Amino acid sequence: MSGLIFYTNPQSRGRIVHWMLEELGEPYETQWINYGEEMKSAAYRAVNPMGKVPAIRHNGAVITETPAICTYLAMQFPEKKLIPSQGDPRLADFTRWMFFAAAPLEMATTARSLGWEVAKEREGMVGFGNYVEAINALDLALAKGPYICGEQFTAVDVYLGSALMWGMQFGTIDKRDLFVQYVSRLTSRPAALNANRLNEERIASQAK
Ligand SMILES: N[C@@H](CCC(=O)N[C@@H](CS)C(=O)NCC(=O)O)C(=O)O
Repeated sequence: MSGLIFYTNPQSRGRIVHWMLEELGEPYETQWINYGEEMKSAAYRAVNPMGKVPAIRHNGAVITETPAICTYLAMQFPEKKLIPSQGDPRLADFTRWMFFAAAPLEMATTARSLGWEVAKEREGMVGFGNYVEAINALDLALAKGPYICGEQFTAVDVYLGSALMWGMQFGTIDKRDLFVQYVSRLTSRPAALNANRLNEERIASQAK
C-alpha cells in the first residue's frame, strides 16, 4: 500500500489536490470515489465523516479540506519548496492568503453564486464583509507577483489560483487583467496540465 492515498472525484475540488500532488512529484495512489452512495458509505465516511472529497491518507493519518491538504503536503515535503522556509518572511504571505482563499474568498463567491444577500448593516459580522471588498483584497495578494510569495511558486498558488480560475470560469469572480494573467501563468505548468489530463481521462472513461 502506498504511503500516500488520495481520495477524489474528477469533478470536484479534488482537482486542486491532484495538481498539488503532481507539483510534489511523490508517488501516490488515487482512489476515485463516486458521488452518492459510495461517497456517503460508512467505508468512506471512516475517511471523511462528511462524505466529501478530496481527502488524503498519509502514513496512516487522514487530512481533509483542500487548503489544509495543500498546506500539509507542502509542510511534509519542505525540500520541494512549495512553502517558504521557517523564518522566511514570505511565510506571512503564504499563511495569510491561504486562509483568505479558504474562508472569506470561498464564502464571498459562494454567496454570490447562490444569490445570498447580506444586508449592509450586517456586513460587519460577516467574515468576508462584502463581495467587492473581498475581491479587491486580491489585488494586494497578487501585487508582488509573479506568485503570491513573490518569485517563489508555492502551494498557495495552487489553491488560490484554482479558486480564481474556477471563479472566473463560473462567473463568480470578475475577469480582471491581473487575475487572468496570474491564472494563465499557473495553468500552463506541466503539473497542472498533467492533473487536468488525468481527471479528463477519468471523466472520459466513465462516460463509456
Ligand atoms: N471544505 C471542503 C469542501 C469539500 C466539498 O464540498 N467537496 C464536494 C465536491 S467539490 C463534495 O464532495 N460534494 C459531495 C457531497 O457533499 O455529497 C474542501 O475544501 O475540501
